[in-house]
Amino acid sequence: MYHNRLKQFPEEFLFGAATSAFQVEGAADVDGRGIAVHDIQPKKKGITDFSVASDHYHHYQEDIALMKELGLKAYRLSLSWVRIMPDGKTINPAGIDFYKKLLDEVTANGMEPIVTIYHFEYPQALVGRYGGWASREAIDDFERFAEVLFENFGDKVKYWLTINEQDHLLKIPSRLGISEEIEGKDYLKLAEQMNYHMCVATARVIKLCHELLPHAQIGPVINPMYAIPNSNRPEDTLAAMEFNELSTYYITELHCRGRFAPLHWKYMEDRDILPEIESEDMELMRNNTPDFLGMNYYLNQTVATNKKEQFSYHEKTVFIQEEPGIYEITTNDNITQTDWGWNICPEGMKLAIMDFYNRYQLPILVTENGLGAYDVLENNQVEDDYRIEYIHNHLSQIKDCLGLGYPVLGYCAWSFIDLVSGREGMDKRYGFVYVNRDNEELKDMRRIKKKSFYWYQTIINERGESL
Ligand code: BGP
Repeated sequence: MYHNRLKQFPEEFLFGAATSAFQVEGAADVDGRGIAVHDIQPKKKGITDFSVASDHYHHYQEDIALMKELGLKAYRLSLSWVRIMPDGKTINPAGIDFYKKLLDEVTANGMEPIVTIYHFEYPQALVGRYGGWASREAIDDFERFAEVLFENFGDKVKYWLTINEQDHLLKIPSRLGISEEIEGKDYLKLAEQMNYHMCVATARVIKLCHELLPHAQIGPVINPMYAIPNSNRPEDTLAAMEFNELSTYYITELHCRGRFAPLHWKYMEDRDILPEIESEDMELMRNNTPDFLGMNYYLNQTVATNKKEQFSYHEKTVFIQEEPGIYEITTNDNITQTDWGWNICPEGMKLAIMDFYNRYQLPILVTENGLGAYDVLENNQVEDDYRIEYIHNHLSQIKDCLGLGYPVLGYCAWSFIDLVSGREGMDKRYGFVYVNRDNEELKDMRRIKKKSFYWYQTIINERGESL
């Protein structure tokens, strides 16, 4: 196996960190912000909602000063659709003003903003009007939102990301505003239709970006859980390949080649869940492909063949553990896990980067990677050596990839600062900066630099020479 032959990361490598608007900003009912799908979800017992989060809305200058101190070259953030267009359609000038100030602060402090257009925060009003992504109307609204962003912030932003983790959205219906009661075949059919609409919408927004901002670059954010076979039985290798087709490449084949992956098509045909397609869509997708691929990588999977003879319409679950007749996810004694059972496999990131590049010849931007943990604040310090180890090992794999000639534009650790986890509130922390609050109490929201902050600062400063 080849190892890194580079002394340092290239000068232009974007060492970064990421957040998303609804997980970090708080200020949910400030300055005319509208209602997003997650705002009206029932609160989970013992877990905070997103209304205050890390109150970045009011602390953004202090937070950006910390980013500068850390030495970040890039900051990945998302812009809240409902702050900018509270009903999904009408512009709220206060929302535009906020992000102008925020982006100016980022660039004035020498960082490259990497902007996600849509990171899970969908306007509830559009769900009420026509069912959100279930309808083709959603494509027009997404395009209009992107146009507003390009017009208002196009002079400040060079890197744009279209939709964050489309696959993930489809696995958690509440993030789409879809009723939990739709299940089985009905849900699968709807999910395929929504997935298709999002792919068409992505192509429209890529086209628009290229027309309006010829110097910008734009790409989607995908979320591979690159599968490896459970055993040396050839059938497990096939199952792993089929898992990758059905969990990742079913989206990227549409984004990058404007076609359905054959296995995905067959899967939909057999289950009678094919989406409605308009003939010009395919040409649109073929002609408007991304400039790079954004990649969120946290975990991989180990996969065995599943011998059941009949498929079933599974109920929706967050991660599909089994596709009868195709694959099942297994455990792997060679791979440790986080406290939340996510496999820690840095090599999986290298596999995904190499495989994406071999398929599409597009550069990769790592848009998220990090370790969620129960951090402990003691004597005003957080000794998060586990996070340092995790990021160290993943960054080393990227250095290997660069050394082997695979283009990686940058790395955004998730997350810059502690924020509200998607499902675990404030228990599961990811940041380089601790925020002094928990699920029950807001406390003083003080920002405290963790041990990993100083470690990453050194890595950036020496351009990863010690990795
Ligand atoms: C990704 C999302 C992020 C973030 C991260 C960690 O799927 O893009 O928004 O939440 O995962 O996930 P979690 O907070 O569930 O641990």
